Amino acid sequence: MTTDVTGLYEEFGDERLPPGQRKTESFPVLSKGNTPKVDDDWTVTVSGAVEEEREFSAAEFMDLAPETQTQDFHCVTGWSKFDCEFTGLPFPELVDAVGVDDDAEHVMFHAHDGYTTDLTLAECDRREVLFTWEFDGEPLPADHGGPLRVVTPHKYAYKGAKWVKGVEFLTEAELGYWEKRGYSDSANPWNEERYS
Ligand SMILES: Nc1nc2c(c(=O)[nH]1)N[C@H]1C(S)=C(S)[C@@H](COP(=O)(O)O)O[C@H]1N2
Ligand SMILES: [Mo]
Repeated sequence: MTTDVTGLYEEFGDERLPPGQRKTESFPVLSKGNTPKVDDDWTVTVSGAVEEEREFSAAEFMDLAPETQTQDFHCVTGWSKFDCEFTGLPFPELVDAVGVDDDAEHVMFHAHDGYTTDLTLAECDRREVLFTWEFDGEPLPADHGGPLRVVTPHKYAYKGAKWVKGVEFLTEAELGYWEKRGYSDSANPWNEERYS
């Protein structure tokens, strides 16, 4: 079963295609460097302002409460891809599994290539924010962040870390890799929040 989650982020804009974007059928790859090698036996570490820091094995993580979603993908460089089918774990399910402290305000994602990105907990704790390992019914290709990445259809795609290895709950904001280099920290495509 596939859940269409495109309605979940309609609150940000009436038009499905955000301003200044053009639709593409292809799926370009955008990475700051080379595709890192990630072990087939990958793990995800959950740390910071949580009840108990925890490392999940791939099997444990994929067993939590996966679902398949149809959602869109908006790249800050100007292309959007509609109806991507991703299978993975909705962010709120991870929150349920680990128990997050009351003073947690932000979430920093850490990736195997050294990439980081930060979202407020409120903007992250949404069902369409998905840790995904499958795209269109196939294992997520390595160039697109396989074995595990995050997708954020309500934000420009740089808010979704590819090759994710850690999720850190923070009590204060920190800037991620692109956010330190001039990209918008809020990254709302319907307001064209591209640069800071
Ligand atoms: N780990 C990591 N995640 C990343 C990046 C990266 O360089 N490293 N690039 C970001 C950017 S700028 C975009 S637009 C999307 C691109 O995802 P794609 O290559 O699957 O299209 O991944 C984001 N996540
Ligand atoms: Mo990007």
